[in-house]
Amino acid sequence: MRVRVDGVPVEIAEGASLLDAVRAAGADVPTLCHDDRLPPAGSCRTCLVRAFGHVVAACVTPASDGAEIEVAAEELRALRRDAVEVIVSALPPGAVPPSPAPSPRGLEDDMGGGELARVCAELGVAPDVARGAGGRGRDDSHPYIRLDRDLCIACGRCVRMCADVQGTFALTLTGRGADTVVAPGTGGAWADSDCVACGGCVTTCPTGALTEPGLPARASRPDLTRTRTTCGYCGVGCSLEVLTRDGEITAVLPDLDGPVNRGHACVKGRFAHGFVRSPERLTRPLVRRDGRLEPASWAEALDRVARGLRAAVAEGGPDAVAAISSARATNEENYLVQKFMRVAIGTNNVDNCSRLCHAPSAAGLTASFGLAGGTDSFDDVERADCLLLVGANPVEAHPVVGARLLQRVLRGTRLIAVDPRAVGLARHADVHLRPHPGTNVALFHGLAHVLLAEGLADEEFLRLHAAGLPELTGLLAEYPPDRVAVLTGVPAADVVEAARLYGRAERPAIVYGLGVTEHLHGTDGVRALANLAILRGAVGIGRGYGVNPLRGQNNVQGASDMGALPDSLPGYGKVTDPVATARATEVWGVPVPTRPGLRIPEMFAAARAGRLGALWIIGEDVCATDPDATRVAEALDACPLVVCQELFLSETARRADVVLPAASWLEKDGTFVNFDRRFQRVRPALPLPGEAGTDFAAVHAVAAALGVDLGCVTPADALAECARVAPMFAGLSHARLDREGAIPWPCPDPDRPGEATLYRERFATPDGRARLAAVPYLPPGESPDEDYPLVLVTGRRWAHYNSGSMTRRTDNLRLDAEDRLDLHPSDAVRYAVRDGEPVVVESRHGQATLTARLTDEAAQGQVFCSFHFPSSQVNTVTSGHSDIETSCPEYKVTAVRLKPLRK
Ligand SMILES: Nc1nc2c(c(=O)[nH]1)N[C@H]1C(S)=C(S)[C@@H](COP(=O)(O)OP(=O)(O)OC[C@H]3O[C@@H](n4cnc5c(=O)[nH]c(N)nc54)[C@H](O)[C@@H]3O)O[C@H]1N2
Ligand SMILES: Nc1nc2c(c(=O)[nH]1)N[C@H]1C(S)=C(S)[C@@H](COP(=O)(O)OP(=O)(O)OC[C@H]3O[C@@H](n4cnc5c(=O)[nH]c(N)nc54)[C@H](O)[C@@H]3O)O[C@H]1N2
Ligand code: SF4
Ligand code: SF4
Ligand code: FES
Ligand SMILES: [Mo]
Repeated sequence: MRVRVDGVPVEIAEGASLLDAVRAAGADVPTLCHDDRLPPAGSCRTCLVRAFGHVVAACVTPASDGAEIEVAAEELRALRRDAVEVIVSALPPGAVPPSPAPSPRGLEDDMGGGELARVCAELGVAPDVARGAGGRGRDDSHPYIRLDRDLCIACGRCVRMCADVQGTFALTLTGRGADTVVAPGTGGAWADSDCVACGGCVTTCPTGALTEPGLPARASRPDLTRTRTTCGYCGVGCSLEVLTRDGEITAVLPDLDGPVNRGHACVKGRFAHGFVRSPERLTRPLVRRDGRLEPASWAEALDRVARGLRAAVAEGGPDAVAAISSARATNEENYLVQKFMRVAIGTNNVDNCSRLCHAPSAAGLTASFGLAGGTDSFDDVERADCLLLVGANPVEAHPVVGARLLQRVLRGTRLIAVDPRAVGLARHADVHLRPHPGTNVALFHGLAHVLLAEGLADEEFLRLHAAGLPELTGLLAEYPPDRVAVLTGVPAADVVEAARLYGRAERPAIVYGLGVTEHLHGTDGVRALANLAILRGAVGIGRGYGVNPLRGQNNVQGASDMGALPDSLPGYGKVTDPVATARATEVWGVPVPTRPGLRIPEMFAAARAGRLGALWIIGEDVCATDPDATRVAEALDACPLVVCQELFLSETARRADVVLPAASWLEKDGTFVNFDRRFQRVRPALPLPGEAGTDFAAVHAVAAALGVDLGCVTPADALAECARVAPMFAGLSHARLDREGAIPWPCPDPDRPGEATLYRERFATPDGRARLAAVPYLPPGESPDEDYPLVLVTGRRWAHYNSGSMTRRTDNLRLDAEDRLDLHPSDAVRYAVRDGEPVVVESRHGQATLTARLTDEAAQGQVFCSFHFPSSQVNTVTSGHSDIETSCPEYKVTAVRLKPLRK
């Protein structure tokens, strides 16, 4: 479209508003109720322009071809000034803060009233116009959000942010006329509302009615330092701007142009940073002397580590040493850890917590398609017209992704949710399938059966691009919907309906989580799920948006990409592949061990059997988060040297012989890879506390204590070296990431963009075909019986993160203070459990004491809890069963019984 703005011609896209046109022409019109992240409301009349012969609000009026838009006329300015004067005059004296930033550089310039101040300055509205009565009061009940009702102009931006971006619908405008003010929809205090503290309303409020504690008034902010980095909690990988002064965090705000988060974030990235200054933070090394952990110098600690490592190798050879690397740490740190193990020790005994979550994804996706990552970018997934969301609860575990998906669903994208629990997006599903935990494979086969039976498979795609159809067709004959209903508990009609929705969609996408992988047959689950996309021709070369795991930890994708795996080198070259080892050997200058190393559970077994002389654990609280935790503790006790690198004295650190104080994501330099395979920069915003060191520095120091120089002195050097070892990362460097922002892998060429979508031409299997998997359904490792009649499912809650070591040391503890056991009201009656009372949940492996929460989110016969409070010992309850292919624990199915708490 072509329009003219004050006579200047400008080209704009179809569907653009007059405001877009004005901006495209380089002209400017002030706005107040408008935010680019939100659908327009047109309520404040600050953006008045003339078009089509009328004075209209530019933000809500669509442009049309040939429109003549008048902006600069003095008469229009006067109308705008009048509109804003009316608004400001209702505010109490002092409501317009002084000295607005001349133009906003980031959100924080506009927060706390900065935006209102700027609009007033632009329009010549004097701050002393504000002479309203005030007296409407405040709400300071919430730890992270403050409401001053006197400053509310009822622009509704917060309400729209909560509804149209976050999707929580916690807010409403109440009252009439000039008394209209924002309030929680539940009526009471903010702290008791549905708010999940994403912070969105605070970042959009133009007047300072909504603020956050800590961020000072606009006028006293010019000396803040901004550091752009990537969130260190979940795998969404939100871009954040950390504001600091004198080495302390003032606020953490979402980046408006973050590729995934686009100006949004969640309670963890946004507010849960108080842990960095917790008095419990480790700031000195500790060594065990006479059975007690005591402060020590780095020199003494490193000497203990070096002696222990040498003794272990002397006694049992290099394979008597093992390391668990950290999915919380950077790529560069993970690269260095695996290099240390392979080069300095000479073993492949290195693994990371991918073992506990998406190892089945890596294995299953590689077997089906050729590479170990999700097939599509999230931007593409968002374009799907039908989502098959399986065993994932992104509203709580990947909140920014959950929010984006929810908005799509509210706008018409069809949703099939597969989850035993009725939580999050499942409550908005067109079809919600609730299989018995552990029966996914049968259910996916049932869906596949219907796709074939009803002619919904893409025959041409199958002929050209897939292998294994005859075998799968044979197997699927055994999975008609009626039988699947018996195996899974999902009504046959629902299986058919779901298959038809997925089968008939134009652009279907599969998104999944741990409800697929953390099972005895988790890899089979991934493969059976991938079958659906292949049958539909909805992946790679086909039409549709593939199969996409919601990887969990901030850098679990990267830890594996960097080769912190017992069978893979950086970039997934196998240690058994002579080509891959030759390449690594050439770069590292020493031969690479070719025998696959131990996986995490095998490390513990080796320790218990007396075959492990040293175990180095970096940023993973195995005693709290690994399953069958009693046996994990036995393993650590049996191992002569346990080194633990931590922020806090975790359950694991307590059992270590040497504890090295580590840096957090806010204090280090490097990169993370998020769930849709994007490398993003991590930059230090804070100095290191006390003698704490980065994991990068600690690995170098341990190597030096053994007399080994690992090379790559800086994180940038480490990524550059990794790029030489792994062809799929050859085009990446810190310098390039600093210039271009996020870059997805594979990225083999420094002059070409990475590949956001995989398999556009062929699959990465030897023959270029996707592989259908004819894997039969096998039951989970534990099933309810007379003694243990309930199934325990474990997973996540929104306010805490994994072991909770960080989130429990922030005000998130005020948002969620204790570990609860969700159970269905009918089960509560059966087992005489009362809401809010303590209950003991017991399995064959251990027991945990939790507070009962009655809810029909849990299915009958099932109970659910998180593992965010190690003191309640949930992981002594979970079993040692694990995925037969990858050893990923069966966290999602444990047979349990309930006992009343003995007083
Ligand atoms: N707030 C918060 N966010 C987090 C984390 C956190 O601890 N807290 N942890 C991060 C990490 S490490 C990870 S890996 C991700 C995990 O993110 P998700 O995979 O979304 O996490 P979970 O809650 O463990 O499990 C997802 C769902 O699987 C369902 N489920 C259980 N059994 C089955 C089954 O047999 N079939 C099906 N179809 N579904 C089943 C559960 O009911 C649950 O709702 O979250 C990341 N984000
Ligand atoms: N019952 C049950 N158990 C589960 C799961 C489940 O669904 N159910 N999920 C499993 C999954 S998917 C995962 S990923 C694991 C997660 O389990 P963990 O990885 O053990 O949990 P986290 O709390 O993420 O972090 C581990 C530790 O790293 C420390 N840390 C944080 N950042 C850094 C850093 O940069 N350097 C160092 N050195 N330390 C750091 C933290 O203080 C914390 O103590 O839990 C698993 N456990
Ligand atoms: S913080 Fe987020 S969830 Fe809470 S009211 Fe504001 S927008 Fe809604
Ligand atoms: S969604 Fe994930 S990456 Fe984004 S702020 Fe929250 S925890 Fe951080
Ligand atoms: S900004 Fe356009 S009417 Fe408020
Ligand atoms: Mo995870």
